[in-house]
Amino acid sequence: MNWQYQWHPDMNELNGQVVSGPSDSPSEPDRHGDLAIEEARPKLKPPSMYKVWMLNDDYTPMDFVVEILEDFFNMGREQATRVMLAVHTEGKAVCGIYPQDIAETKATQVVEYARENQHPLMCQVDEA
Ligand code: TYC
Repeated sequence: MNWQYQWHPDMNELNGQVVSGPSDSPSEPDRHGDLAIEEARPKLKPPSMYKVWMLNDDYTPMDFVVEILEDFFNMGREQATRVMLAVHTEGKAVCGIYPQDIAETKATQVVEYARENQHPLMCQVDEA
């Protein structure tokens, strides 16, 4: 499991030191007579996931798009070429699915890199 744990309203504490189990120690602060106080386990939920779409245009060179898919989305040359051609023929394609902050950062970085190279390439992010 590779979830990034997020705060949830039902959490009593940050992730980590949460449960105080039974102890025989007389100095255990969470024991009251025979009653062991156990805090609620935090309810952890996986983050919502977001798709990063790449959009077609008439001007960005195919080689440049393949390079972006390799460098920003960790694709090998063959997969990057397939995804680039899917964008080219279908108008758009998903190049990755990530938690929202990562998806938006990738989309921003790709568009900035394209602008630095005078290409009009565009990305979109939407909830998966
Ligand atoms: N349509 C572009 C061309 O013919 C190639 C291209 C592919 C552009 C994918 C953008 O996201 C894109 N040069």
